[in-house]
Amino acid sequence: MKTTLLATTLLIGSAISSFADTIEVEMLNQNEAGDRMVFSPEIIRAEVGDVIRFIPTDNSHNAQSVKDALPEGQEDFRGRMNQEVEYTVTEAGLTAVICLPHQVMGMVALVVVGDDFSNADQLLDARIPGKGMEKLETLIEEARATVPTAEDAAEQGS
Ligand SMILES: [Cu+2]
Repeated sequence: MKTTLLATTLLIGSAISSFADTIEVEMLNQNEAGDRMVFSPEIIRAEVGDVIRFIPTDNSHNAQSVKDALPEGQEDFRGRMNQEVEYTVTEAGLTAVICLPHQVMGMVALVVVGDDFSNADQLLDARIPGKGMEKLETLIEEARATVPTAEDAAEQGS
């Protein structure tokens, strides 16, 4: 009986994850690890059709894309300060997301769609000042090194 239940749950889980997800990303003054001025999570794995919602949990943050640091054909976005903004994923590839006032402090996130890293060099040529570019480099390396398992994907989809 228990086995049947588990199997059913897994089946439902995988069925749901094939539909579009809404992924929530918080903008924080400090995360649980003690890092200041950060997106949480900083690496956002998504699929085409998903919506990524950036939430101003703490004040004085925004989320926006960077010129030439998103996949070809993907519409850019620019959230206002202290406002929620949604980014609807239409293309595979990498997108750099910054908080305008804190990009120099490294407040950068990386959207990875379809595990496609083909525009990584383009992102590294983008104009992101201060510690922002260092952070972006680190996030790209980290995302490349950590390919999620099917189990992780199911968890993220729930
Ligand atoms: Cu910020």
